[in-house]
Amino acid sequence: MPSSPHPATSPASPDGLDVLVVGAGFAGLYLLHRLRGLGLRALALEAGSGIGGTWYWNRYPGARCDVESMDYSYSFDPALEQEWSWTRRYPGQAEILDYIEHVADRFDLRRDVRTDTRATAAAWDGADRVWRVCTGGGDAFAARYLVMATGCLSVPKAPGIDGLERFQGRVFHTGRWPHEEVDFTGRRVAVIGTGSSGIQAVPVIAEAAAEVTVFQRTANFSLPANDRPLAPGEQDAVKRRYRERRAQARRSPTGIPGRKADRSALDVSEEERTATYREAWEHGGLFGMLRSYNDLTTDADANATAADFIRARIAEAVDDPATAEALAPRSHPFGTKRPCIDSGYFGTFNRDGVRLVDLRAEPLAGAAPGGVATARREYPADDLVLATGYDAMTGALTAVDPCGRGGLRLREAWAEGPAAHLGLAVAGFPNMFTVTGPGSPSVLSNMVVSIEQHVEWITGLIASARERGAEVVEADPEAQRRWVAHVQEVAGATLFPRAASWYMGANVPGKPRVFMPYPGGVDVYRDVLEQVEASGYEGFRLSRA
Ligand code: NA7
Repeated sequence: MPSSPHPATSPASPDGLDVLVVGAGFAGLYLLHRLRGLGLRALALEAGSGIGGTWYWNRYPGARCDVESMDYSYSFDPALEQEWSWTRRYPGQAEILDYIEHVADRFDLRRDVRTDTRATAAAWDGADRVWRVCTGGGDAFAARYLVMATGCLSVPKAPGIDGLERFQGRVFHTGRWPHEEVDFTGRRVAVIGTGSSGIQAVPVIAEAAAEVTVFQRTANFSLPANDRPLAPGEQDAVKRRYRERRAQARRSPTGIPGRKADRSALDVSEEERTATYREAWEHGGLFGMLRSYNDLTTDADANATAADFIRARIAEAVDDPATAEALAPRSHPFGTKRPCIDSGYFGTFNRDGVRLVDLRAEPLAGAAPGGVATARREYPADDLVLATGYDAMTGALTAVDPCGRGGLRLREAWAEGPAAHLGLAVAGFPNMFTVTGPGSPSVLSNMVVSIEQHVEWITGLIASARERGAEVVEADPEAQRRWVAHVQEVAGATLFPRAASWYMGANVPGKPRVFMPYPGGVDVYRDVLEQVEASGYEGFRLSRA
């Protein structure tokens, strides 16, 4: 990181770039497409050796999206959604990456992506009204606008496990999985972490491994994915009404089409509630259970009815009562940490050679040369899989640590927690935008729906600024303060703050405890963004300098 706030100038082309995009996943690629449509010159810098973002890096066994294929895809081009066919209800990592590559080729996006290029520093040059960006390889770029399309779960958090360097076997992080197949046949595998990644990986690793030891710090709610091949007729039926389905998704609380609950879980009989939960358990996927009733994220008693139902299913699935009890989540309300969907996770503990270590009963001491040690004993392992999660939502932004007006660094600006106007822009950082940034629904929603919304909104604002002859667009600090307060107020009325989750920054030591995503719903948030746009971008300053 250079000490000067203005890294050396070297525009990418003789007359410079209009927009520099950081990241070439779902967000970065769609940005390139939209910006090109506006006649703007844009370039995306991508740290990976290929495009795809999250789906480039997360190649761990069993990696699968928790939103259904037909909804976890771009909606911006009706022909694209008609011509692409998915194979399964939930898309696996390889299939999603194939899809992203198809989109990149179909719209000829690769020529504006530089892979193996990590943005390491960015500084606003107020004199020239450009962002100057440096890369790890020593290149420098200048562009009028900087759009951070860096993903919400892209920087693994430090695992926080003592003695890792002493471990003599192979060590893998789920978010940095090797490209070649990892063979676990006959191996003793230790898995640390029982979030989505661990819960998806464990059943697949257990198919091959001789032994799997799962180290669990917090028992997690997980629902059956009920993944299955998609029948051709089923896809055709969706495709016939795809436009309508997409419109519904945009106006739904989570970006997934479906019925919006209008009743409290406490206003129905136990029989009716159980039948509703059973239906959601068998067919509902990730958000089906959560949206069974309208108060599951706001009323502790209502929430407990769903939590009890799930704990009862875990008890049914796991043969050993002590293991079943240890797997039953009791430390947080259902849904306040992102629930998982799994393919046989709980039943995997009935296999010979698979065991659970409850770190609440025997705290982790650390890695040892031949395995993993707790306060009680050492568990031998040949391989160690870290499914320990991410510096979520802010990690990729503060890693670049952009330098805004007057030398203000993002890390300083966010010392007390991330503050962004509408989750899109940060006061003091002119012409910089964040796709699915903190303060927007982002990780509480179908990410592709939220990404498309942000890309369309940001590019609309850039186009509007150009029409008005404005070279500088900046969030108003007072508007930002009001939005941040609103996000906290909405979050405060929910059960979310009761969990020590990565939504709260609680998984990274020293990170401010602030609820980061906007929990008011994709539908409500869409109304807000539409009103801001219709008002001529109230809350943003558009100026010539
Ligand atoms: P998560 O959901 O952050 O899960 C990480 C897991 O690792 C979680 O069970 C943590 O326990 C555990 N963990 C983290 N550090 C440690 C240490 N030091 N010791 C023991 N256990 C630890 O990450 P994922 O990759 O699974 O999923 C991320 C998102 O991807 C997911 O929510 C979906 O949206 C897709 P904890 O709960 O903190 O006690």
